[in-house]
Amino acid sequence: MTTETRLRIAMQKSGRLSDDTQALLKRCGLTINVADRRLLAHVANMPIDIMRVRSSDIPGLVMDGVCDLGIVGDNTLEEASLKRKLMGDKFEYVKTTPLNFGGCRLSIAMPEEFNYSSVDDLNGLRFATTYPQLLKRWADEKGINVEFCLLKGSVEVAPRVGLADGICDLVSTGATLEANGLVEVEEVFRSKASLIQTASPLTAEKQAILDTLLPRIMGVMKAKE
Ligand code: PRT
Repeated sequence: MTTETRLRIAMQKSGRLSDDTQALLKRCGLTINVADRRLLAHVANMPIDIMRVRSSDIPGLVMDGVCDLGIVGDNTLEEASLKRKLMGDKFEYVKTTPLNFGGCRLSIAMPEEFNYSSVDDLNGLRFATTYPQLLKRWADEKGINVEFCLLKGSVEVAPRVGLADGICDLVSTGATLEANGLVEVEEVFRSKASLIQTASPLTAEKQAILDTLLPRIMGVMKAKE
């Protein structure tokens, strides 16, 4: 069977979403060789290929139609969509279904000694973040101006080394903020993992595979509730 008739799904290769994604696909009955180091793995018992990549590459792969489906955090998805829209690239996708893992929030956090009382206290400040577009959209909605410096990791250290006044980063338990002397003051965006689909119509063969897969995904999600 050619790749034109096999449904291609992008998932995170390794990281916080990879185990849950792999478990979901397995519970849907897909036989994937987890020891397989290839980036494009064939599912043995269904006409599906799994492309294992970095999370940050998944939105673009789906928006450009290289992959038919992707499993990615809404934070990554929305940031990519805003950025691509700004750059004049394809930014459309279909959110097929939210998934019940990967929950977190994108929040603004300030050093403990910062005297915070309202959003206006953040006006004119500089934030370290991996999500400048989401931060900017939120600041515009709140009617404040913010500056940012782009960091892809170790964002929490930025205020202590004088790189920024505060941070805008993902939080789940809050333990990392606490360990770095930071306090969450505003929630910018709430996120979960989602199954997304390319905006271009699927071929009849691919649509038929999706029509088999989707009820299984919904069933697994319902069973986990
Ligand atoms: O694959 P790639 O490297 O491109 O993506 P990535 O850097 O986003 O990978 P990864 O594995 O860190 O995160 C994948 C996705 O998991 C994120 O895009 C979110 O959708 C989701 N997720 C859920 C989280 C968290 N919870 C989370 N807590 N991603 C990151 N964190 C980090 C956060 O940045 C901070 O450093 O965990 C720390 C805070 O955790 P707590 O529990 O101490 O609050």
